[in-house]
Amino acid sequence: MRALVPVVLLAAVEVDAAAVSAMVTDAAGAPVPEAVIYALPASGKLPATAPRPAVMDQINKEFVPFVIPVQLGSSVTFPNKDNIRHHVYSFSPAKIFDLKLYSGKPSSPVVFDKPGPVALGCNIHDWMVGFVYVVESPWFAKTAKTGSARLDLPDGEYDLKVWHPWLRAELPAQRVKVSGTDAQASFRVDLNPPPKATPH
Ligand SMILES: [Cu+2]
Repeated sequence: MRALVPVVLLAAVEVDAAAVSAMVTDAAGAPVPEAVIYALPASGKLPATAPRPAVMDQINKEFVPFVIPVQLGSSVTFPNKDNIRHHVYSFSPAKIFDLKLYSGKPSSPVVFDKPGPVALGCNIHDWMVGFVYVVESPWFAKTAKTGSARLDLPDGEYDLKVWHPWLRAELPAQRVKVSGTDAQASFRVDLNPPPKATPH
């Protein structure tokens, strides 16, 4: 009996993990790219993970990519890859900022210190639109053209949530249990895209 104790202890400290594959489709069943999928631990206990810096470019007078998910506290740089100047701003409650007319790389990154969606615009090119989505968890991913995203999660129970800039209404979280084997989730979202402004 005594010989078993170390084995039990070893098993207790081993961290198992598995992947959750999430699929996002619209009301017509078509895959939805650029949707953010994130997992919040059901226990409410978030790990002490340092947020990683992120980049959103401006290329051919568009934000690239259209959406970036970041962890709360992340710093994001907004390099201008065009040979004209841009003026990036946000009036969103989660982050109000203003990067006055600039070329190249702005002198300092923007730190996103509140969770939620941040809509980006450019003062010069009013059709330019992009989004930073700030999540409290380090576990997030964005759907590809296929509408799917993959999250690697330590074993445990999570509330899986979806976000997209054109979501008509917030969707309820889906509870998933991760315990060594991969799990699946799917979201059907109702999108309400605004009319696309024409570049000029
Ligand atoms: Cu611009």
